[in-house]
Amino acid sequence: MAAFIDKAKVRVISGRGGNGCVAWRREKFVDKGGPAGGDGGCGGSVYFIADENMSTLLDFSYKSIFRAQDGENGKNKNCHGQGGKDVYLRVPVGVVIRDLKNGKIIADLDENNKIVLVAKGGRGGRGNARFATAQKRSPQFCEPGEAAVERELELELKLIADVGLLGMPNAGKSSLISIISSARPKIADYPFTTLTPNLGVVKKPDGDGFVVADIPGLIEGASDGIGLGYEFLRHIQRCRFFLHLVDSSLENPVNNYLKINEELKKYDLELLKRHQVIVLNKSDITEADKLESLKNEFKKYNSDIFVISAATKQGINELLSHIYKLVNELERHQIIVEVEHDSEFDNNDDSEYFITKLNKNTYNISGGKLKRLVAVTDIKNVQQIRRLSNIMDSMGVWTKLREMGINNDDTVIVEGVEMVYTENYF
Ligand SMILES: Nc1nc2c(ncn2[C@@H]2O[C@H](COP(=O)(O)OP(=O)(O)OP(=O)(O)O)[C@@H](O)[C@H]2O)c(=O)[nH]1
Ligand SMILES: [Mg+2]
Repeated sequence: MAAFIDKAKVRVISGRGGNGCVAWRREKFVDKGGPAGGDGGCGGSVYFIADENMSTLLDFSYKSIFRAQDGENGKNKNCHGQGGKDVYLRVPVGVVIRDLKNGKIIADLDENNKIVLVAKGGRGGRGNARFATAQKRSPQFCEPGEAAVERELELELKLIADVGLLGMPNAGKSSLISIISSARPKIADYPFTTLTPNLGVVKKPDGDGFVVADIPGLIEGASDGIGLGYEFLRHIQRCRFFLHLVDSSLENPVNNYLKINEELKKYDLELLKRHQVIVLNKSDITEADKLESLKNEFKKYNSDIFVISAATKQGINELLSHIYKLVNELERHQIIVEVEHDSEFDNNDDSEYFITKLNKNTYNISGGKLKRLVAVTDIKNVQQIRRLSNIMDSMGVWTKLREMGINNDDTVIVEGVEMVYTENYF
C-alpha cells in the first residue's frame, strides 16, 4: 500500500491569456486593408477532481507546483491564438481544499468525480480587428491577455465515514472493526498497532452499507503531540457518531474515557458534542460485578452504554442493531465550505466600483469590473487610456467624482493605476 499522506500544500497557477494582435490586411489590388489582428487564446485553468481510485495525497509530496498552459497570442489575418491546456489534479474522495491566503475552505470534494475550479485561465486579449467601428476604422491597439491566477492551497484528506471508533491504544478498536466489517486491520497486544486510519464497510441486513473508520488510539497529551492519533482525528470529523471503546479490564476505564474526551475537546469542540456510544469491551476477562459498577459510573456521563467482547462476540448483535438505528437517525456531519465562489478563482468579478477619498486631492477607485479593465489596458497607449476613461464615464465614475468635488490636477488611482484628472479630457 502506498504511504498514507493526508495533508499537502500546493501552488496552482493558471495560464495567462494570449495578447491580442495589431495587424492589417494586405491584399493584392486592395488599397487600404482593414484591421486584421486576431484575439489571444484563453489561458488554461487548474481543476481538482475527486477520484475514488486514489487513497492518499502522496503524489503531492513529490510535486507541489502545478501550472496550466498560457494562451497563444493572436496572429495576423484574424487568426486567434490557441487556448492553453487545462490541468486536472486527481485527489482522493474526501479532500477539503483551503486557501492559505485567508485560511478559508473553498471546496469539499466529498463525492467521486466532483470537480472544482481553483484557478481560472486568463482571458485572451482582443485583437485590433475587434475594435474597429464606423468612426474608428483603424484602431492602433489591442488588449493584452489577462494575467494568470496563482494560489497557494492546502489539501486535507478527511475520510468519508459514518461511524468513528475512538479509544485508547489496545482498547480493541481494530478487533471490533474486523468482526463487524470487511476491514482486516492488524490486531496485536501492544499499543499503536494501528498506524494509519482504516475504513471498513458494514453491510446492514436490509442490504445497505455504511462505513466505519478505525483510527490510531489516542492517549492523554495527544493534543501536545504525544502518541499518534491526534492528527488523525480529522478522519472522523464527518462521522454521524462515535463508538467510544473502553478496555473494561483495566484499572480505571472511566478515567481513560474522560482523558480522550478532553483531547477531543482540544482538537475541535464540535467533536465532543457529537453523539457517542460507550462500548465496554473485553467483557470476557472482566468480572461481572465490575462491569455492573462500571456501567453505573459511566451513566453519569452518558447513558448510551453497551457491553461487548470482541473476542467472544458477546453483545455484538445488540450493539450492531443499535448502530444500524443510529446510522439511519443521525446525519453525517457536513464540512462547511466557507467561500462558495471566490473572485480569485477567476477574473469574472463584476462588482460595482467604490470610491474612497484618500486625501484632499487623491481619490482611490476599486471594483471587480475596473480591475479587469485595467488588467487589459496598455497604460502607455493613449488610445487605450481614452477607451478606459470612456468606459469609466459610462459607468458614471467621472460624474460621481465631480459630485465629490474633484479638481484639475487631482490624482485618481484606478485599481493601482495613477491618472491625473484634467477636466476637459475626461
Ligand atoms: N480478551 C480480550 N481481548 C481482546 C478483546 N478485544 C481485543 N482484545 C485484544 O486486545 C489487543 C488489542 O486489540 P486491538 O484491536 O489491536 O486494539 P486497538 O484499539 O486497535 O489498538 P491500537 O491499534 O493500538 O490503538 C489484542 O491483543 C486483541 O486481541 C476482547 O474482547 N477480549
Ligand atoms: Mg488498532
